[in-house]
This record gives sequence, structure tokens and C-alpha cells, in this order.
Amino acid sequence: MRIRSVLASAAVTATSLLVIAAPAQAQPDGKCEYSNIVCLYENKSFNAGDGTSNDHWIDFSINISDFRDYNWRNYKYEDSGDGIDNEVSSVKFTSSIRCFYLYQNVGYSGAASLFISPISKGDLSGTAIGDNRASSLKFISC
Ligand SMILES: [Ca+2]
Ligand SMILES: [Ca+2]
Ligand SMILES: [Ca+2]
Repeated sequence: MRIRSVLASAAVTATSLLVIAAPAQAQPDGKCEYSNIVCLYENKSFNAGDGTSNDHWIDFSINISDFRDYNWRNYKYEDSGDGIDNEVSSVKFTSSIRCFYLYQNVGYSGAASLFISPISKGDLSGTAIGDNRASSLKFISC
């Protein structure tokens, strides 16, 4: 258990560094061109029609247990300073090997929705996870 925790921490740290150092894999303007990476958007319809200032998006390729640790990126690929927790409104995802869950609460708990590729969900309203509620994300094989 101790080893698992250490490895998990190391993975999160490495990924955080990677996000800062490497070009983003997704893009603003509602794009999500890479397989196995979940693209999340602050607004419905992948921010369409919101202009550049509110074009807030982020992408993840690993499990994220606490959305409070992350901010949206803006149209310049910069940290917007605006947190992603309880703000996800639309989702894109393509993968032949993975599916993922969004959870209501941090730590993979509460209401959850399973997303099976290909996903292009412009409005999370009416799903189990719902609009502006997601707080963690976990991949599964599928
Ligand atoms: Ca916001
Ligand atoms: Ca939102
Ligand atoms: Ca939540």
C-alpha cells in the first residue's frame, strides 16, 4: 500500500511537469485530435460561440482523483487561473482501448457516468454526472 501511494504520487508529479513542459495534446476551439486523451470543456458545445476569453479546456491521459488541483487552459494554451472542479460541461474522447468515468466527488465517489468512445457530448445535463458536477476522472479498459 505504501509503495502504491508513492508510485501514484510520483506519477502525478511527473505528469504535472509534463503538462507544463510539453505542448498540450488537445487544443482550444473545441478540438480534441489525439486518441486516449480525454478533452474537457468548461462550457457546453465545447465552448463554441463563447469567444476566446472563455475558451477554457483541459486534457487528461491519466486518472485524476481531485479536480481541485487543476485549472482550465485558455485559448493561448496558458493556465487560465480558473479551476476545473464542478465546471465541466462538455466532453470529447476517442480510444479503441479505454473508456472513462467522471465522478461527482473527489476520490472517485458519488454519482458517476461511464463514457464509451467515441464521445462528443456537448451537454452533460441529463447524464448521471450532470452539468458542472465532475470532480474526478478514472480510466478503465473496455
Ligand atoms: Ca469557471
Ligand atoms: Ca460549466
Ligand atoms: Ca463535484
